[in-house]
Formats: sequence, C-alpha cells, structure tokens
Amino acid sequence: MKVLSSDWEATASGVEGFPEEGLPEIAFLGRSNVGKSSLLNRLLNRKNLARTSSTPGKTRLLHFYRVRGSERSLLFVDLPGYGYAQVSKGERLKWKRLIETYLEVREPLVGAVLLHDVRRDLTDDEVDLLSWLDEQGVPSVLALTKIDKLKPNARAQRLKKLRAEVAIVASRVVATSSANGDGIPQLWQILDSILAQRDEWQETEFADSDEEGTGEGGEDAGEGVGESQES
Ligand SMILES: Nc1nc2c(ncn2[C@@H]2O[C@H](COP(=O)(O)OP(=O)(O)OP(=O)(O)O)[C@@H](O)[C@H]2O)c(=O)[nH]1
Ligand SMILES: [Mg+2]
Repeated sequence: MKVLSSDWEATASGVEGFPEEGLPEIAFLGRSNVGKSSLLNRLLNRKNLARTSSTPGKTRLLHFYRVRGSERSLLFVDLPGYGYAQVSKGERLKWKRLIETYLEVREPLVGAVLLHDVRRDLTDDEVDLLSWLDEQGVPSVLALTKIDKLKPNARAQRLKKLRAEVAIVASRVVATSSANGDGIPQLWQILDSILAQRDEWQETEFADSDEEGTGEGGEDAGEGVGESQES
C-alpha cells in the first residue's frame, strides 16, 4: 500500500486514553530499544513522527498514529518497550499490564508486529507472546531489526535460526533495517495481506449476519438521544 499521509492521533497511558474504535489497528511490540519507533517512521516514510530515543525505555505510553494509504486508512500503535532492566520491577509490571490490556480489549486490533533485534536470541517472553497472540487469533509478524549491523553471511544464518525457533510461517518473519530501508517493502506486503484477510473475514461475518434474523429491524433506536438539550 502506498502511504499518502500519516499523523499523530492519540497518546495514552491507560485504556481511558485510547481513541474511539473504528479503523483497523496494527500494533508494534518489542523490547526497549529494539527499534519500534524507528521502524514505524521508516514504514511511514517519516523522519520523526514516532519519537526515537537513545535512552531506552523512554516510551512509556501508547502512541496511536493515523495512516492514510492508497487503499485504506488504519492506525499504527507504538506500544511501550517491555523488559527494560533499568526500571523498577513495579514499573515494569505496570507497562506489561498496559500492553496486555491493550492486546486483550482492543477490538480493531488486526495484527501485531513483534520486533526483535536480529543479533539476540529470542526470550521466553517473546515466544510466549507469539503463542498467546496466536491463541487470541491475532496474526503476528516477527520483524528482525537492525540487520544492517550484520554482514550478509551472518544475516542469512541468523534469519534461518530465528525462523526455526518460532511458530510463525517463515514468510511472516522478515529482516529489516530502519537505517537503510531493507525489508520495508516486504513488511508492508505482509501488513497488506493481514489487512486484506481481515476484510474477507468481515465480509463473511456481515454476509452471515444478513442471512440470520434481519427480522428485528430496529436496534432499540434511542431516538433523539440529543446532544442539544441545553436550550
Ligand atoms: N543501525 C541501526 N540502528 C537502529 C535501527 N533501528 C533503530 N536503531 C537505533 O536504535 C535505537 C533505538 O531505536 P528506537 O526506534 O527508539 O527503539 P524503540 O524500540 O522505539 O525504543 P523504546 O521506545 O525506548 O522502547 C536508536 O538509537 C535508533 O537509531 C536499525 O535498523 N539499524
Ligand atoms: Mg519507541
């Protein structure tokens, strides 16, 4: 999909700050400093829309960005990095809960991109998260970041190893670099296919509900639930 424009939509420190549900959402998850904000900027062709930090763990909030594309609009959600050792255990737990809450309650969530530094081994946290998302029926993508830091030979090796360690189809494990743009078109292709899958699913849902009782007709229309009551 071609990105026409992108804007900040909302920043939230809890459920109450989430924007109204409507557009499909893609969540970006991963440890602190893995490159979430950088990848988001790259995907949107922006230098500084999502804030990148040289101090890991700075992003303690959820940031929603509206993406207007050639085929549709959607939201990208930059989730706070988890697992940063330098903050207190209590604080880490708080972030973890916030992330889990988002993933659990958010109806428009159509897919999740888990970012992982290509040079590191996967942690249990990450493997668990991927199976949990799978159980929830949320398609996930594993985006390996910072591949520019490895020589081509080492890249291929790491990619093979990491692909073998996750229960995700190999085509959904993609090597990326926000420094030089490698893997960005491939990642967009995967996201497009996830969005298209959701469209198909929704079409069948609506078709099914059309066939079932259309008899009721009125959804309890609270007419004149007026906003203009003051005068
Ligand atoms: N060489 C290289 N550096 C990268 C890449 N992606 C991110 N970085 C650098 O890694 C650091 C962290 O990047 P961020 O995008 O802020 O990471 P983040 O996951 O958003 O971090 P938090 O918001 O703190 O969780 C920055 O210094 C980036 O410039 C990449 O693909 N290649
Ligand atoms: Mg960030």
